[in-house]
Amino acid sequence: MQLYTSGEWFNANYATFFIDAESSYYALHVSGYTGNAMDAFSAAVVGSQYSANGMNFSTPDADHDTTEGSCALSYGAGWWFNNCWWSCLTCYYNKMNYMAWYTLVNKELHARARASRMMIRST
Ligand SMILES: [Ca+2]
Repeated sequence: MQLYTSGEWFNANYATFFIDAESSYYALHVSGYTGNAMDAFSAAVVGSQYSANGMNFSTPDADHDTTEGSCALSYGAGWWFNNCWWSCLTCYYNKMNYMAWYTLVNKELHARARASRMMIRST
């Protein structure tokens, strides 16, 4: 994630990253975090109500989150929403046109990112 203001890059690496089949709504499973962005996917870090790990993938037309409304509709994005998120690299957060990795909030207002990259390496 590249911070909105400073342009500084931070990373969150996961030793394992996989998603379930369509029949399980592409639920996310990550483990083995290393990096300097902190683990915004982790329930131990952000609380079980905000962790994306283990969550189904939601889109504006397919609500699979744990909140009464639709996070995907509210934020105009597809993501592994919970109630709703501490990470959303596809979001237009508050409809103000930025993504966020909320564990970076001490480094950037609202943890805004101007860019993000998700890269997957097969093992
Ligand atoms: Ca919902």
